[in-house]
Amino acid sequence: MTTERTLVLVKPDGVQRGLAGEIIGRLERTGLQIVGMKLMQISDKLASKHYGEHEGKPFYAGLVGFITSSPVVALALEGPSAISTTRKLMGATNPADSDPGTIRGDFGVDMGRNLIHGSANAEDAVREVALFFDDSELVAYDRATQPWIVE
Ligand code: D4T
Repeated sequence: MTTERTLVLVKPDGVQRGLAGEIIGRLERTGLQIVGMKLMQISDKLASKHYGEHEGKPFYAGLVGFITSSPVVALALEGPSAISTTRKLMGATNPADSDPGTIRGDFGVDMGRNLIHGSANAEDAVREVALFFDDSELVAYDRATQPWIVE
């Protein structure tokens, strides 16, 4: 198991619906460590960098419009297999295809309101954490519970 960092966004729908705590709690309970967290308004410039891979696709304008429509909570999570663990908890991109028990499956019904973003792979994770957090905003700290979480 490699220790990884991943970027999570509780999207505007999650914040507006009062689900930020629930979503963060589910991620936190896995044992992954929060090393960065902030409420922020995403600018058009940041949105176009974050969603650069989708530029030109039919849903791109809606995607950027949505992610910039209201604040998000950005988190950097660290731990063994942080990227895949987070993706599993999120569920499928389309909430309609997400299993019950996942964040999108439990709280969503529409692809354009899928509540959470999590980095898709190691390369994206490094790029996205750097895009949303300055080094000074990432905090290294010991947890007394760490030996009870990772062998
Ligand atoms: P994000 O990036 O938001 O974590 O979602 P995923 O990693 O699960 O999925 P993605 O990058 O393929 O899609 C990004 C974002 O675009 C919306 N979307 C996607 C959409 O509205 N219509 C579509 O056809 C697709 C593929 C949903 C998530």
